[in-house]
Amino acid sequence: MTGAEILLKTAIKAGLEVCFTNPGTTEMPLVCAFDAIPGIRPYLGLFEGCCTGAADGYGRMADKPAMTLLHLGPGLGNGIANLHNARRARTPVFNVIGEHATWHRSADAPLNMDIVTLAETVSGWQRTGTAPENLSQDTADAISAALQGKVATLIVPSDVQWSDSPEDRIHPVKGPEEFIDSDSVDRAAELLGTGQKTALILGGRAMRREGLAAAARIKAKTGCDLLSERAPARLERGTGIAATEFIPYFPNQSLDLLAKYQTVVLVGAGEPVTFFGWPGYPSRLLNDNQNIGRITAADRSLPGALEGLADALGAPGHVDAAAAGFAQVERPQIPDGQLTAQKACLVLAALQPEDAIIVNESITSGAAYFPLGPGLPPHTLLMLPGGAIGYGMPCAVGAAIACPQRPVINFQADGSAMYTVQALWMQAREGLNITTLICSNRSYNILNIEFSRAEITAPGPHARSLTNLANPAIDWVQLSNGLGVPAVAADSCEVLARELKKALQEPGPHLIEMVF
Ligand SMILES: Cc1ncc(C[n+]2csc(CCOP(=O)(O)OP(=O)(O)O)c2C)c(N)n1
Ligand SMILES: [Mg+2]
Repeated sequence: MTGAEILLKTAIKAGLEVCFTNPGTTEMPLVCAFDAIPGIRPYLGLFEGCCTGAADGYGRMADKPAMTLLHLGPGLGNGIANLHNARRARTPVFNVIGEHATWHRSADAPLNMDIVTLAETVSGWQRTGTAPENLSQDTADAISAALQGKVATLIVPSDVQWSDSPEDRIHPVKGPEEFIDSDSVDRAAELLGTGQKTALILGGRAMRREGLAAAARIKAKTGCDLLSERAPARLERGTGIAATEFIPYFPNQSLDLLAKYQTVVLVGAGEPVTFFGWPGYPSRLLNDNQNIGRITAADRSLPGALEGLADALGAPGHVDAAAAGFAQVERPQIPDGQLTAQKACLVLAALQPEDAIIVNESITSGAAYFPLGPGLPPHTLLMLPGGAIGYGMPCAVGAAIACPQRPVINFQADGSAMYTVQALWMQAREGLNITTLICSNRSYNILNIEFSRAEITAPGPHARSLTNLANPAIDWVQLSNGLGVPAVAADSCEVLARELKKALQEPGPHLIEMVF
């Protein structure tokens, strides 16, 4: 077998099923191996940021890595922002990069680049393959690392891919780590037992159903508040599921929220910090007068750690739905008249189906949507912990491929959508059940908000031009149709409601340009 075939066989044995790729000459042996060794379905992305973003969405929903296959340093470079997002989301990704043949690297041919240095910034594990007979172990080690919630990068020179191996052994992968530091659980129980005003800040897998059920028990016993990371990678929400409050983005709001607590217990979340270094605000959101507890556990073990904490506190074994959050669905009325960002949030909340996956990259348009989530039918919300925009469209692709039975709705800001707009072509090519709702405010509105926060009342013409997307206005209907996704524009609540219902009923992808 060739090195490429060994790599794929090892990945297939580990349970991998998909690869998102934009290949070139240095990946040709792997490209051909997809047919020689069937088991992994390759998906073509027309920009590497779409491949890495799709791998992020897939990994978040499938709980196992997708493979990526990228072309040398420049291909990796194009994919790096969404690998950064995957790293921050703790998404498992098996990130494979083709490299020049070992003997050709010193020639410094045009695409030659320092791949190792570039990959290091996003990879929790990294190695360069040196021989086909080692490639099964390399692949198994990479996938084992990915399963710990890392971007695991394997750089494979093309001669290592095409050479025959004298050794055909396929190595197994180590399953994800599970551990709970029980002392940290005991200390958290002591802090929660003091009766001080306390918040749990949940992150990672604490925000899955089981974690939230245990958190509801703790809340029922101690009266603590449940907060979650500012932009969770994956949060289960809806009726019967304990509701969490997000830590706000702007520093005055997040400081106000957290100042209420004498004690904060971090469960799978790092200590919260401000998103940027804004003048006049600290980096830390907690202060020295607050007691800070931390539960130390592997990501997979966080729900178990929370259950241990609930048991240690003597919390009731089960909390009924009403105490945990909303017992019954409470949808807003569909508003009428001219569409605004706020009304679009209400229409989405009124119509999103049970079990939907909501990929949120709505930036400034989505504010009114989030408080409604706990009263909606159970659904999964994916957000952007890494802050590098351009993740939403490809993340929706990966989520839809991981969960073909579930409707995916991408609540998507227009400026961010343009970074990875090629993902629409993937949606069309694969017939994915994704409804993209474009928040067409024709601006980088967040930056306008930053002007006013900085009390810049009259930004100059250059500054204004850098936040304005209206000249020319992007015609989302034409753009989407051109990439194969049927699209309509909606400027009223009535049209949006009608078109959203239709899009959700018909199979395949749809896009609605919501004109504000
Ligand atoms: C990769 C990357 N580039 C640039 C930014 C800075 N940035 C943050 S939000 C934003 C514009 C967002 O505009 P849009 O997506 O239209 O959302 P809106 O603010 O209009 O709601 C920019 C440029 C970023 N976060 N990440
Ligand atoms: Mg915008």
